[in-house]
Amino acid sequence: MKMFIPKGLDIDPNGGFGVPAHAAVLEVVQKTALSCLTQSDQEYFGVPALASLFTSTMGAAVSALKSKASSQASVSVPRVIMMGLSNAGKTTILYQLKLADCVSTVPTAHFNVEEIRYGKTDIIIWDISSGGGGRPAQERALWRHYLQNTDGLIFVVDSAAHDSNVQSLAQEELRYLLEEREELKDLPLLVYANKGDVQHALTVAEVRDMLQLRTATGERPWHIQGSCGTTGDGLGQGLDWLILNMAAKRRRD
Ligand SMILES: Nc1nc2c(ncn2[C@@H]2O[C@H](COP(=O)(O)OP(=O)(O)OP(=O)(O)O)[C@@H](O)[C@H]2O)c(=O)[nH]1
Ligand SMILES: [Mg+2]
Repeated sequence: MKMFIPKGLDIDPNGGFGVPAHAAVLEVVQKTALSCLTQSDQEYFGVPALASLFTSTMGAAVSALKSKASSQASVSVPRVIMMGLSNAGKTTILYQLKLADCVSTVPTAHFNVEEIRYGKTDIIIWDISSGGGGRPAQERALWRHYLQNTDGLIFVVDSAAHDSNVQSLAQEELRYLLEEREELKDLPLLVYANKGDVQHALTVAEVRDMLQLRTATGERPWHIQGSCGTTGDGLGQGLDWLILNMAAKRRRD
């Protein structure tokens, strides 16, 4: 097992994607982006964190442009948001997909973002911490910085958490994302019923019913997949479904 030190909020001059960008250009982008934000946004995240966010966002943009330039079809890299309660296994899943290895994690402060290659498909995955769920409205409002221009949503559930309070928070968090966030409207939803390896974990059907997926999802395509972040079991099957459904949505739009 490798020790993993999350990028956290340190400024990454490569924008988190190994894409060299000129320091002066990054500085101008960061300053311009920061000047567009309200005082309360800047106070909540802190200026260095926001600068990092814009650097990462710029990395994503540069990466998308690079991919576009090299692709005959001029298709941008799909962008996926991964959310769920703290300790569900999101960061473990992100780095299992990126490195095909199990890394040691610490609770994520704000987000991790990685571009992964799955088969022949590149995907940018944002792993966003929603804490223990039920975050105050003011804090949730700031998620708009992450949720725009998204192609798909992954929601990760800790199937081994039998605590009814945790379960109802997970249910409430998913409902909030599906019903209240305009940015995520109609996006395909993949639920990972994670930690299926733990003895007495809920079955996939039990997680599906606990989240009331049949009714909560409305018209959007959805799929629930049993998974184990530490071994990678089930992650690929889930992504296969998501990639197909994101492509179908792009064709429709
Ligand atoms: N047994 C088991 N443990 C897992 C699995 N996935 C993740 N874990 C463990 O669960 C713990 C939390 O995992 P993280 O990936 O940090 O969880 P997270 O959702 O990113 O949590 P936050 O960053 O706080 O939002 C770690 O100790 C992981 O090793 C799994 O499928 N099975
Ligand atoms: Mg995390």
